[in-house]
Amino acid sequence: MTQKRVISIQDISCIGKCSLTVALPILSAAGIETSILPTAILSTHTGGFTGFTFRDLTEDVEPITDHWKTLDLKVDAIATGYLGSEEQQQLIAGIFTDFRQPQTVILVDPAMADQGRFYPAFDQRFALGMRDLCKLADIICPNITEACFMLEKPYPGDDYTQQQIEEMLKELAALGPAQVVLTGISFEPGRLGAAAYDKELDRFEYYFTERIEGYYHGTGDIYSSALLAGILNDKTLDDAIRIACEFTVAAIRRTRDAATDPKFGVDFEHELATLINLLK
Ligand code: PXL
Repeated sequence: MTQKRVISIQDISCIGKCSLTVALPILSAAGIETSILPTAILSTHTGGFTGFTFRDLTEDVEPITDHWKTLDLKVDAIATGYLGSEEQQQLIAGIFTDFRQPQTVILVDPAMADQGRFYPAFDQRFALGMRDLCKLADIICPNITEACFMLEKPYPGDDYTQQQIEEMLKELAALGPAQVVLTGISFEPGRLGAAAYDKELDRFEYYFTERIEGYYHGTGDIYSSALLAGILNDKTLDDAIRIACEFTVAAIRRTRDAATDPKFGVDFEHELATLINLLK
């Protein structure tokens, strides 16, 4: 069996587990070789810390990928997350063209906003750039905030119906991706999960687990990495959303029980064995 390779394109936040510091261990645990293209280096992520440093790596993208073009790389997936600049959105569209092969799965997590607000440094223009990138993807996994910003809809907070979620899923799929996963969905108190739409099958899928109160940083990135781990391990979309939900909530539960400061990220490391079992 030849090992699969992902190119993971997102930032390195040195402290505060998210983006590459979660994608690498999760994909590695799933048996996937993970090549990286760091979009920026920050001393911490931007959620809940003040005084963080930020080095934009936009100018390194082309020299790195120009070199890669000489390497005859087999690429099974390209996964993007938090980007350092608007210009990177265009550069990444080029990377999709240059490195896509018949088997390549392109996953775009438009990591830019949550709870009705953009992360610092992002705005509506950036959201439209993300929408353009989503058009080129096979699978996308926005949260409700990101979905609303890309579709230029008002953020509904917790006030939405299953029908509205299904309309949103279909609108996102109409942009291009064959599969859309909306995270952070809740239709009843105490339950939280994901809603998905498979365009080819014209089928909606849902998966919910216990809702743990509080805001746990980096969990969207953990979710998208675990989702990709499932897809690349040949799971169906409904299995992949279940595996990603169970793994993410297990890490959150552990962190709540330990009562550590959630801005430093969740203890997903102690749940990697759980992920491996879920993938079997
Ligand atoms: O988890 C998303 C994320 C990734 N990278 C950086 C962030 C955030 C969310 O705030 O600030 C740098």
